Amino acid sequence: MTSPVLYHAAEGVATITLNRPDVLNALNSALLLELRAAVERAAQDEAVRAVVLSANGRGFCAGADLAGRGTGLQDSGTLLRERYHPIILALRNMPKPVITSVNGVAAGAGMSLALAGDVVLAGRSASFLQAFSKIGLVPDAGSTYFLPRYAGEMRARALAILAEKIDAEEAHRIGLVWKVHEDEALPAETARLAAHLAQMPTFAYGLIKEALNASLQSDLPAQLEREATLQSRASKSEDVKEGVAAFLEKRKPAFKGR
Ligand code: T3D
Repeated sequence: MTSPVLYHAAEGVATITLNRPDVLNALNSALLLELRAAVERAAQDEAVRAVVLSANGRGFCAGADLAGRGTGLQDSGTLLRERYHPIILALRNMPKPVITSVNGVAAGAGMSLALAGDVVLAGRSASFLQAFSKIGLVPDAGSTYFLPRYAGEMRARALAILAEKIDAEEAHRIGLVWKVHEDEALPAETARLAAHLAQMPTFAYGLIKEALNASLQSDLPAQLEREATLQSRASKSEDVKEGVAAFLEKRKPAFKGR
């Protein structure tokens, strides 16, 4: 049987690929369980210094599998808490950068998954759809967290309530996507960025994520204090010694990620 999630790690980069292309990588029970295992594996593997979440076929992810809703869990709240939340939280909290590489439509929880990346790249023909209200559901898996923070309150409300599909250019324009690449260039551009990130100061990236994850819930004095605490840790890392030495010696730094 074909695995619904593929995992490949090499040269500091873990690539996790959603692999149910016939249904635009809709999230069924098997996929959710394997995706969680893959994300946790990438988070825990010290050799992995950058993570890519990508997808096979013409879609990125069409959200929850609506055919039979075959998760074995009847209540949506339970399903979300047990299957979706650990994945979203693991992507956000892992102390290494995550690139989501959106090759096609990202709908419902598939859009939430795309937005959970630290850097969201999209192919020219990608699209984004808050599909939830079309079928009588509310946005979940983090969409109501990410949307107002990235795109602003008005856009978040309109996207969630109107459930209109937006294309990659529009998603880029309103702050949901970092860069748009031509479809055929997206895999190579994603791999290039991931390879670059895997050479960079991973320990500092983890601290940057920690700071930004807390930022919008903090007031200025609390965030200044958090920055000082994190900077104290960063300033004791091997990487900062190497970064400063390389700058002074006018050479390229060789970061170890610690
Ligand atoms: O209880 C809970 O589950 C709580 C959690 C909820 C989280 C959610 O994500 S709720 C939202 C679920 N997702 C949707 O409502 C989106 C449904 N899909 C669509 O609206 C469209 O498929 C797309 C806009 C995403 C893409 O449209 P299009 O025209 O490019 O493709 P298509 O022809 O509709 O889909 C291609 C195939 O994928 C098709 O199968 P077929 O006819 O070729 O055999 C279609 O049925 C299948 N597919 C697409 N989305 C899903 C799906 N199969 C199962 N579940 C899907 N979500």
